[in-house]
Amino acid sequence: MNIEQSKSLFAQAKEVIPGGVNSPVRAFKSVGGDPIFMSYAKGAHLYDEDGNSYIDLINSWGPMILGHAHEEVERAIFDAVKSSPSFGTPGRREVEMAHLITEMVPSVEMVRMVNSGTEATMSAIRLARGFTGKDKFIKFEGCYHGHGDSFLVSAGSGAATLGIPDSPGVTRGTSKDTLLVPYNDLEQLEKVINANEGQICAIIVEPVVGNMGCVLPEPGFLEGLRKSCDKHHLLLIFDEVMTGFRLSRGGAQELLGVKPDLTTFGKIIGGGMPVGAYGGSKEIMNHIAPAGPIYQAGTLSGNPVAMAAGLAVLNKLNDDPAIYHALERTTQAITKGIAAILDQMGKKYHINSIGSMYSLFFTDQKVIDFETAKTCDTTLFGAYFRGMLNCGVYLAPSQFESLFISSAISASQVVSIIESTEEVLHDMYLQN
Ligand code: HOZ
Repeated sequence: MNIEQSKSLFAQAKEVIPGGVNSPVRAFKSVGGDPIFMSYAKGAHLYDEDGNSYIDLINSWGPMILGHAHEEVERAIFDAVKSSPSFGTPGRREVEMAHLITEMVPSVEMVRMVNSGTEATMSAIRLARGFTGKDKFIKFEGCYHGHGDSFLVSAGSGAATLGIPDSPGVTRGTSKDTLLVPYNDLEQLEKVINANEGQICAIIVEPVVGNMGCVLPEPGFLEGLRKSCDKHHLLLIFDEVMTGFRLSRGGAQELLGVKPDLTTFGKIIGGGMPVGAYGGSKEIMNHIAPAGPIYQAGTLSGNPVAMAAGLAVLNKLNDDPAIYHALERTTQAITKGIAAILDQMGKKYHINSIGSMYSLFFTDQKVIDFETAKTCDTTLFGAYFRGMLNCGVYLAPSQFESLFISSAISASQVVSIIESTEEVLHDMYLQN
């Protein structure tokens, strides 16, 4: 495969951008090879600067749930741009967006728009601290809530991929207020809460994890979190930046039937534009400035172009919930196909999948937390990633990321993904 243009752009980028990329996982560091520079995308396909095409299985890490350059989303963006890309004043679309989110996610009565998932989680923790008057919070090992200082402790995603789950630059003072518990471990959770009684404001969790690969809550885990929060008067924060509007119309909380106090969003609500949001009950949200004293602001928050793109996607999902069944069928067709190949080859593996998210883990263990995720053979994953790329299938360039399926993927593309997988896995294991 000719990737000369990508190689040349990467060489130029390394001169002027740290590591040549604007977000670390994209650099392909853990999978080897040079990152591919994309030129455009349509439907299920990405097209690179050298003219190669790829079936896209990350979909911008989630937002492109309807596929790339969807006509209705494009039209909404063009219409909004014509009226100026930014006002720095309130606008009609922000009100529509807030109404739509509160309609689709009943635990959210009020919502504040921000510019990224990272901003949403940082703001939600500030709100939880300001509302309860307590400083500490609990996060789960391997969960990733963006790159805010207090979250870069045992963090998943790129931090896990690069082997820097605890980032330099985060002060001891900041990280001492972040309490860690293994995902899916209610016993340890209770111990940590008891040891810090009266000092904890909240538990933040990815209700379905996407940032150590796709990891599912064990039966009773989310219900257990809810009970602990009620018993100890903590706020429960669901980070639904990945799962929001993806796993169902009302996100993971609707699909799994557990209500958080606060929810953070990103990705799909921006329809591919940079957006985040956090929301919850009126009682809590009214503590945010200017309604209340907890400060949070942003020049581009509620940006009209981003609102237009997000509204186009959310309206489509709201009007046609059958999309979720179709997404799940596509995902299951892919994961069942992969499982059949590996079973026939007698290889050990583990696949986690829910709705339109899945991960193939190169380990013989059931992946339920960060410890088990770390048992994966990342060298094998790298070979799998490179093989699939050569066959024209674009996966997340890390074992510790979920894949995200779009509704643009057709049945024939599913067949070609499975055929490529078969070819790649046979070659890989032949060489090992
Ligand atoms: N941290 C993002 C997914 N968990 C990756 C973002 C990117 O590299 O674009």
